[in-house]
Amino acid sequence: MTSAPPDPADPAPEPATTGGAGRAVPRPPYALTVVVPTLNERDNVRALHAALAAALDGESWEVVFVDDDSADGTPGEVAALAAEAGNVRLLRRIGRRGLSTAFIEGALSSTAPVIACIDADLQHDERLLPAMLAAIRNGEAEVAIGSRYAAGGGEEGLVGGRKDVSRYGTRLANWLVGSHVTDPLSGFFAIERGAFEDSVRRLSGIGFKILVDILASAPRPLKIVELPYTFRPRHAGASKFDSLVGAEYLQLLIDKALRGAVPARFVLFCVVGGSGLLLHLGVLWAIHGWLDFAVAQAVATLVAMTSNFFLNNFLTYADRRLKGWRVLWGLGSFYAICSVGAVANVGVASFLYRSEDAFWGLAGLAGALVGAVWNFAVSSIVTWRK
Ligand SMILES: Nc1nc2c(ncn2[C@@H]2O[C@H](COP(=O)(O)OP(=O)(O)OP(=O)(O)O)[C@@H](O)[C@H]2O)c(=O)[nH]1
Ligand SMILES: [Mg+2]
Repeated sequence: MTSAPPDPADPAPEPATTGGAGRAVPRPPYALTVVVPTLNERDNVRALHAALAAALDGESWEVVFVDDDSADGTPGEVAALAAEAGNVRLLRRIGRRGLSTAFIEGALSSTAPVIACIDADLQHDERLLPAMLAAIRNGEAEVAIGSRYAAGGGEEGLVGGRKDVSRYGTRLANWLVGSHVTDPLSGFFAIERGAFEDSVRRLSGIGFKILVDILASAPRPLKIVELPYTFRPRHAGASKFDSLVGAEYLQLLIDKALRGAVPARFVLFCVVGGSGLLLHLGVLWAIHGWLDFAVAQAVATLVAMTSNFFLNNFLTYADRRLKGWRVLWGLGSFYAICSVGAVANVGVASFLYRSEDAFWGLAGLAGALVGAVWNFAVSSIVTWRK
């Protein structure tokens, strides 16, 4: 038996999942997919869905929760909601973290012409979504951004030093992107599918600031509108904002500035190494008059290696940060790896200096680079292994 072809004059039917007797019924494409990255947001799931349903009444929309193995039962709560509401999907990731890749994968799982990103905790004002959708539909914008800083917006939900962090981060992002967006760090925006597809292969996917990533990755300037809203206090659950967010933002900026030519992590590792060199010289200068030179050099080396370890642990490997007793093991392995790196450094530099009659500076630089690459490569798989 064949079904009658759809009458083009008919209004779009409501999204359906299955027909009677297990027959699959074609599901009309949704006009909007709302992607919600979640990490331990169980008590926000239903509240957010209800808020979206009220805001998007009359629209054809779906929501996809992209969950990174929450331990508080978020996936179960989404699954229970999906059993009641047809427009709820759950994408689960195990052993993964990061808001940006969560959004990218949620967006890639959608076929809707417009994709929105919103936090689960109701800090973003979902009532803006129809205006965002309209701006994209009528061609006024390819990206509609919910802005805390546009005239009429507000940031009440941001507490203490977070306001300053956000403002400095905004300036950095605009400098990088060459734009004048009031809120490029916003986690609340909608994007037209074509604009997303044009950028998706260039995205870094590092950290939590997906909008900056999109704006910096677009092959051409995007048409943007900003819609003011007031950032609300978190509804339920705990904040995930910590120093990791800042460290990964720095990595994202480096990655975008260098267009991915050198891994951002390696750049940070070298910057930390440079700070270690300065510290080494400072310590040596301070103590070489008191101690035998070889002892002073050994002390300076130890101080520099220790500082490098803690800076790398905080900044370069923020996402794999060692804590508690593992710090001691990490520090020991870092000393051992860097000692081998120092031997390789001196060996390569001496070999070049003697055999090629090379300029001392170039030989020294080549040795330092070999040592840095060794230290980086081995410490990333031993000290800060995933
Ligand atoms: N999938 C996924 N979602 C995440 C991750 N980290 C945070 N999220 C979600 O991203 C959204 C934003 O995180 P929040 O903790 O609210 O960050 P924030 O709004 O900057 O911080 P607060 O103002 O303190 O709430 C929330 O829906 C989180 O559940 C992650 O690693 N993976
Ligand atoms: Mg939040």
